[in-house]
Amino acid sequence: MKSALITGVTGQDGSYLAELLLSKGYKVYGLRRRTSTQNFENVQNIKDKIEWISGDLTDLASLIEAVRISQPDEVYNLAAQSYVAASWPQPIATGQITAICVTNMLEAVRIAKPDARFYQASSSEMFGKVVETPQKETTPFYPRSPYGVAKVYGHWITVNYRESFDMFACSGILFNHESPRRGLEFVTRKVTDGVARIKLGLQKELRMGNLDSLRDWGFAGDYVKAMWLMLQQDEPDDYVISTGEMHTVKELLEVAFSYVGLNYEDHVVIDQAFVRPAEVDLLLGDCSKAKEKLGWELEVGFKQLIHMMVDEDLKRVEAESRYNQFVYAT
Ligand code: NDP
Ligand code: GDR
Repeated sequence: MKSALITGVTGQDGSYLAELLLSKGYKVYGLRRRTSTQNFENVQNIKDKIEWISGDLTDLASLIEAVRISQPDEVYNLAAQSYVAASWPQPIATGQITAICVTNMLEAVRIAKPDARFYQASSSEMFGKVVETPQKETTPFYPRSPYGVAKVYGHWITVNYRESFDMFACSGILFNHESPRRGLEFVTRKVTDGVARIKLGLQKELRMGNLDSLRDWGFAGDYVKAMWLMLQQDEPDDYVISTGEMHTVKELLEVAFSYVGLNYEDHVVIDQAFVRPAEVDLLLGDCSKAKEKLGWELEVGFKQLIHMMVDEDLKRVEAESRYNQFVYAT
């Protein structure tokens, strides 16, 4: 039986990856930091199948111990401060967790299980300002946020450990990927949750930032398969994972609102609070290397993804609202 250690297992990608690895018969260890409130929502259905290890990316001793206990064949480093907008008000925490802590995780592997295969969650945010489109593995980086800068460090330190210590370390440069488990602050989920609330009469308006930015949005369930495939190859390498299609935030609004028979222009209000100090105007990925070498294929398209998210949010918001009515009535 193969074993894997996942950091960030309570997040969107960690939960889909854990499900995938469990379905393949892996023993899955999940690193979990101490939080003052419970955050098992994404892993509710597999909580009892994961071997939980207490640890924090900022605490090297806990990471060495996690690797020592789990003796993993594969390590997936998904934990990060992952919200770009929060990286301006919290630039140092973002740098510590999203950049320096990648070295913590690599050191833990180098010290406690140097032959483990290592996956680093790199990001299309590293491309930032448009230098070349579509963006591929060889496109130069020009990050536009403290988060993007931190991810560039994480990417290069992973490449450096591969070259310095002969570690099987891969960096997946993933473009935006979404799902019903996406955090509510990210634009797709904010929109699909907003649509559900407006449709059910619980909210009237949705306050948004830049509607012109273009993103290459895919489905998280498809993207975690690419992470796994990267670690099954003969040689470690870096890969772009994307759909090769881009849409504006405006198109996202149109698709989500029209799906429930609403017009987004009747509800969306532009609020400067959601406009970023520096924007990434356009992200469009060329994933031909992953298709050719990994045999990776996309299954869920843009509209299908947004409709899936609206459907799930309608169900959830309706259930929450019924529960609240019951609580207030009793
Ligand atoms: P989420 O924000 O959903 O999950 C982040 C995870 O990191 C959570 O499990 C969180 O734990 C954990 N975490 C944060 N800080 C620490 C810490 N100090 N110690 C241990 N765990 C910590 O992110 P996603 O699932 O969307 O993304 C996964 C990774 O992929 C991230 O690194 C992200 O930057 C990167 N990425 C994501 C893309 C996307 O479109 N989703 C695209 C490209 C890259 P807790 O539950 O306790 O908060
Ligand atoms: P991003 O995702 O920054 O691309 O990072 P996000 O969904 O936050 O923003 C996408 C685009 O939408 C614009 N936007 C808004 N964004 C949010 N969150 N809220 C709004 O109200 C709003 N209005 C417009 C943004 O300006 C931006 O252009 C995600 C994260 O998952 C990163 O961790 C990951 O590395 C990258 O994707 C690839």
